[in-house]
Amino acid sequence: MMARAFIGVGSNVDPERNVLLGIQRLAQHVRVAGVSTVYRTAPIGRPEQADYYNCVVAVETALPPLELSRLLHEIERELGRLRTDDRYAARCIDLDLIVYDDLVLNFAELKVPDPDILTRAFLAAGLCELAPTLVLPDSGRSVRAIAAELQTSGLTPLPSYTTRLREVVRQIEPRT
Ligand code: PH2
Ligand code: MG
Ligand code: MG
Repeated sequence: MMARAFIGVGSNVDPERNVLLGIQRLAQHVRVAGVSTVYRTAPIGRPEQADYYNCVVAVETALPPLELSRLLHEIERELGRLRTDDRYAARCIDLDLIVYDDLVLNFAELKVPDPDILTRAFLAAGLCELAPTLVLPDSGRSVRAIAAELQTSGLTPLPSYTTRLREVVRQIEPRT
């Protein structure tokens, strides 16, 4: 059985290159069913850092959630991400499992649905674009209502970058 999952994608180190590379790698392992609009976003928590590119990717996969999460970390490592204790460090690529079917997980290192969906407009807006009727299984809140509530003034949509990204990803067939 295939699960439907959503991945939050972010980068603020060479983001034009790294968001594309990250999603390309992802598409080699799981079926990418949709890519939201990519937004340029102000860096949350660290105003001195460079702007992020952020988007959400819908995937279909037979991988169970922890294996999908492990795959995401592997791709981050392959792209040169070095993790430190700083949760807000600048990063070349960040791939977060934010929703996996109706599953609720509450591990310290992996919460699904990702609680950031409730506060980060780029996550709520991206989810809402890909799955407007989605209701989060833990809070019972619809992504449409969450997106409508959050300030979107800090988000700059990047339509031509998004189109280019979708075209590249459409050509890829998953190998696993
Ligand atoms: N991720 C962070 C910290 N700050 N800011 C933006 N704009 N986008 C992110 O993905 C992001 C962030 C680490 O949780
Ligand atoms: Mg993140
Ligand atoms: Mg992360």
